[in-house]
Amino acid sequence: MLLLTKSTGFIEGEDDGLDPKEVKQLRARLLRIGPEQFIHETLTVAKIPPPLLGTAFGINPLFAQQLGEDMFVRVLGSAIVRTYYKRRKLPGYNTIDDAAELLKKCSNIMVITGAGISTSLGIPDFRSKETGFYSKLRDMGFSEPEEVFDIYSFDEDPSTFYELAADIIPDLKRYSPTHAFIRLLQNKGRLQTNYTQNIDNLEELAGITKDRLIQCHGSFATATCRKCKYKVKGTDIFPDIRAKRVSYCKRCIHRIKRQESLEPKSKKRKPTPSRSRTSSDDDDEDDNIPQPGVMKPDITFFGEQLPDDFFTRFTDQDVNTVDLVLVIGTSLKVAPVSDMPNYLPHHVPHIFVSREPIQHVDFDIQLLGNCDDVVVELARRAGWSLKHEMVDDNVKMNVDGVEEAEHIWVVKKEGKVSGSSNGEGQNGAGAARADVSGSRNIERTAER
Ligand code: CNA
Repeated sequence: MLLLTKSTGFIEGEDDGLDPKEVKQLRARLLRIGPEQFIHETLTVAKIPPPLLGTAFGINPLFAQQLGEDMFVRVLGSAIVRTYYKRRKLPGYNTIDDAAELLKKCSNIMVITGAGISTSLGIPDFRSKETGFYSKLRDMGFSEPEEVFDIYSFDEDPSTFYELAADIIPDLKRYSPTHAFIRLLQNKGRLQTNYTQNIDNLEELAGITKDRLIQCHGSFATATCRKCKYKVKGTDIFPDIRAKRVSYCKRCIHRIKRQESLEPKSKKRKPTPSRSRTSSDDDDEDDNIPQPGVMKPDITFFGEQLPDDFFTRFTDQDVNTVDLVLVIGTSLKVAPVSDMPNYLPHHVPHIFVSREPIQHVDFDIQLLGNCDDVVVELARRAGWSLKHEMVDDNVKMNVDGVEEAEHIWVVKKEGKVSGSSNGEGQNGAGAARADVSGSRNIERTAER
């Protein structure tokens, strides 16, 4: 137990852990004085043992033995900083009508989107329990499905990616009502920036202009040779992806052939694309046989840097001017996008639209359900007309509150539900189930 004095001081008492009241007081103190002063007061002046203080920030004291004192203090410091900067819910915004009012009132809206806005087109997301791409990979025996999108794994053996990627390449013919809604915000002069984590490039098809679009994880729009950096249109490698064969660089192949034709006949050897090329593998060319590079879609793999424009746009332009944040169809589990709400001014309202609630970011309003349904209802309440082939104007939406949460709402179609005829893909049925479980599982702790 710690004794907290009035002034600021923390006096060490019996060392038997912190009780919830003390944890609350410590965190409140941090919010008042900021991380620097807090660390000084607690660790330097009051000499609270770091493992004990760590328990106030969810750090298991056993880590102290595993990490050693210096490393543990560093981990504790970053937990304190994160807690300080973590966004907190604003009390003034709670209902779907508050959300619609905000949409009408705000003119610099930041929209952050994820795979959920394309599932109604039949493109699976990653993390949905039964329909997500990762669950398929797990069924196939991958214990770490992320590895398929890991740049080191790709360079070691691109065949795994090429065997599996066909499922997530877009047909580029349709966009969803949610894409249309973002376009509507743009048409109304309210969209400041759409940060999309999606790689399907459907924002472009929907007409979101390049100057308002940041593709945080790149896209399938182009592909680049891992060896000579030759860039082609993404659709050029779609036939290889669909045929589940590794795509090799045509320019490399052409150069190798030309080189060969210049060499004396006896030296000629046919280049055979190896299945395990690496990006800078000039040294490991078997017996000096030149190898063509592997084409990689310009999507950001785990282990790769995000495009520069993500950081510059966010820090130089958006952070100071955005007046509303709308997050749609993402589990917000991939950094650094998942951290964006914490770096924006805390007075800017944040709305979350997805099938499942999340708890690791404090949103002001959470609207759960199929995002296409939610945006239709938002547009209706804002008095806007959202036209899209998959939107049936005759279908009404039910908006139900969730027990013990005045800011979380479940939005569901009522009455005439047109099923697949309204254009919902294979995920439509799963979505209805997820709606219900979403509202039941409201207390579940979000995994990160
Ligand atoms: P994710 O982690 O799979 O999360 C998607 C979230 O959307 C889940 O929480 C779902 O519950 C929710 N969701 C699914 N369908 C709907 C729907 N119809 N309405 C409302 N919510 C829905 O995917 P994230 O986008 O959060 O993760 C980022 C990854 C996913 C990025 O690296 C992407 O490149 C990657 N990804 C993109 C696509 C695409 O471009 N279409 C497809 C699959 C994965």
